[in-house]
Amino acid sequence: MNTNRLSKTMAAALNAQITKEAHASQIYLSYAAWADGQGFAGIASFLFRHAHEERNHMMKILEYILKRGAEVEVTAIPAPPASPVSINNCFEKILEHEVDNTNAVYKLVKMSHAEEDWATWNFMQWFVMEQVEEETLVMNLLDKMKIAGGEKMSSDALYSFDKDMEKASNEVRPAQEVTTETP
Ligand code: OFO
Repeated sequence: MNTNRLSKTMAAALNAQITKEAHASQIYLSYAAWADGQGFAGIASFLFRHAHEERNHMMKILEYILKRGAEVEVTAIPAPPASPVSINNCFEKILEHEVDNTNAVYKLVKMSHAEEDWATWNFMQWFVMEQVEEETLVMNLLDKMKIAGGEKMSSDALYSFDKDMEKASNEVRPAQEVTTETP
């Protein structure tokens, strides 16, 4: 009896999304290391936390594929892009990346709708909302930086911004505990 509840194309697309989330994690990881090297410990901590969150997203998809009886394929993760040139540039690059990942999530939603795979459609709604949250968070940070001068932010403003980021919670829960209500 066939116990695989995902189509071949859906399983392939979800596996590709595993790699995309892992790539996102590597991007945050490399930017975090860069920020720490520049002396911005608060920003680095925020970015390290996000690297962990992206990994949790990867695990969430991996577990879903297994739950639906399909095969997981773990592949190579592309290298992260070059380091940012400034703190402002760092968050601009992050927003670009988040928008790119949102588009990938939308493709999966579209595909599940076309296949009438309502389980996957429903599963993907969590990611749709998560992307809204992440984009909003980064857009708010970019707005704050814009007010403080954007690329021309003074060292005092950068110092306070870094301090603010340090105060943010560092708590990241394992993927198994993450739900739509408590992302
Ligand atoms: Fe996986 O949430 Fe952003 O990219």
